[in-house]
Amino acid sequence: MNNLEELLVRGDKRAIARAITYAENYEEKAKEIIKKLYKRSGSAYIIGITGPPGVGKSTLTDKLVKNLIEKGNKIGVIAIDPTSPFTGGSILGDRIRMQDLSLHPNVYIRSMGTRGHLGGLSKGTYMATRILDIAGMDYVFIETVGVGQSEIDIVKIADTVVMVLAPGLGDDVQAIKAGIMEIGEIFVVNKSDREGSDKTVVELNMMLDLDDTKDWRPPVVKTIAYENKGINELIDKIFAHREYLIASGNLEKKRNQRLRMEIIETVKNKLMNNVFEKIQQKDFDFKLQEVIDKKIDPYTFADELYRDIFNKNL
Ligand SMILES: Nc1nc2c(ncn2[C@@H]2O[C@H](COP(=O)(O)OP(=O)(O)OP(=O)(O)O)[C@@H](O)[C@H]2O)c(=O)[nH]1
Ligand SMILES: [Mg+2]
Repeated sequence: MNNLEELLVRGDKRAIARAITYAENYEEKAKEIIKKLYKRSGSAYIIGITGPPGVGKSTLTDKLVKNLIEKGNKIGVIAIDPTSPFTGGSILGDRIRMQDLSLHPNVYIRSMGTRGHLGGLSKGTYMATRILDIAGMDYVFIETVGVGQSEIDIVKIADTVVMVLAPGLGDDVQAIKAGIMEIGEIFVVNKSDREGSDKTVVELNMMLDLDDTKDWRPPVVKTIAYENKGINELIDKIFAHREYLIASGNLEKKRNQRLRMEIIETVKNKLMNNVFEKIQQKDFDFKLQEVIDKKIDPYTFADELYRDIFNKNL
């Protein structure tokens, strides 16, 4: 092991920061680290915190982390900064709210951007999660705004997915009905100090009762994150879900599935990069013009490109 790797294994924060920066910008360097230290990973429990913008995900994460460090745990947090212009303002907020926590010796917090990744966001998150795992974290939190497919993909990295909602989000509950519902293993109605929280809880429970095909019925927990209310109950549910996963053998299945995705994502990214490199070249534009002029058809061109990429780069 080199110096960086030794420090990383000991959980040194600067080493973690450096390694995650590699994961974001210099994939090969991050890969080198993971290749060497892979055997040391696998002990972190990964919790995804997702939900619509502004429902209190960061506040809730902050309280969960405080609760778990008091129990003697080491915690890593990855907050995915949304690209959406509607939620872009929260980036600074996240940092401010979690600032005091990041000074704690057993907590490492990192924001990761969604910009600049050509479909590589989940790959970067896989790597960062693995690095935190190697660094000895007991729990890794991944906070994403549950609005798009890439966020949903990311949250699938988690062992337990906590879907956070707030009262008065009628439309969001509709959206959740339409598919996102699938990914929540624990539902939280935060901002329970607000009117309508009981109604939201009832609605959620009704929806969840409709699906009797699963052997884990997601519980619904009420919280008031900024008053630290309901946090113990939520932690209990997270632990209960973990117990369920272990007892049913589903934790292993889930993690195997995750490994499969981690590998596929990595290859997919490499391919994507090759494609993007290719289409930035001059001869691409030249050939494109031929398609425009109907000298060749788009599918012949696509086949040629495909052959080109595979022969040269793989
Ligand atoms: N009334 C009320 N406000 C809360 C509660 N929890 C958090 N908030 C407030 O809600 C606002 C948004 O909280 P965040 O924790 O930033 O929410 P978020 O879901 O992380 O937001 P994004 O990351 O921007 O999607 C902040 O002003 C919080 O202080 C709560 O239980 N009740
Ligand atoms: Mg947030």
